Amino acid sequence: MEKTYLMVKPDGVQRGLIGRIVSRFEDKGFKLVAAKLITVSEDQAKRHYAEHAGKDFFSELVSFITSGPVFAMVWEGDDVVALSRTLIGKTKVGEALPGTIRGDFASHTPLNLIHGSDSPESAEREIANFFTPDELNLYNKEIAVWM
Ligand code: RTP
Ligand code: MG
Repeated sequence: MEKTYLMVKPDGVQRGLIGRIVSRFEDKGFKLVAAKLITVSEDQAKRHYAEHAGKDFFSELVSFITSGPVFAMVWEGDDVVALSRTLIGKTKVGEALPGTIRGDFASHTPLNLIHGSDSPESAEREIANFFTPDELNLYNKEIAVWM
């Protein structure tokens, strides 16, 4: 089953949006595999944002994500990587549609509340950066199947 790494960023934690953000993914029917409130280290942040190394906003990105606790999560489901990005909405708040997390709650572009992996390969790398294998819970979540 496909997994993704989702993280409520420091702005989302500060604004008290953890519960409402988690609800979006529960409502969609995805399975929560792991979750914890953590403060990201500088090394972890640099690994997490390695694809942006060298860009002019890289140091701001690292400062922001290490500025306060984040709520780190692993979710599982069919096509969970792409569908989570749909639920999250576009990076720029001006382009994030109502009904998406960013569209409904974010009003300033760098402060876009939540991270979601952009591919299954990124998800694998990001999960390993924030969780040890024994932190991933194995359990059955019943889903209705009418086929
Ligand atoms: P994320 O990785 O955080 O889920 O966001 P994303 O895929 O929608 O966007 P991405 O291109 O990966 O960019 C990562 C984060 O960097 C900030 N950003 N700033 N100043 C800029 O031009 C700029 N571009 C991106 C955003 O906070 C974005 O979430
Ligand atoms: Mg990204």
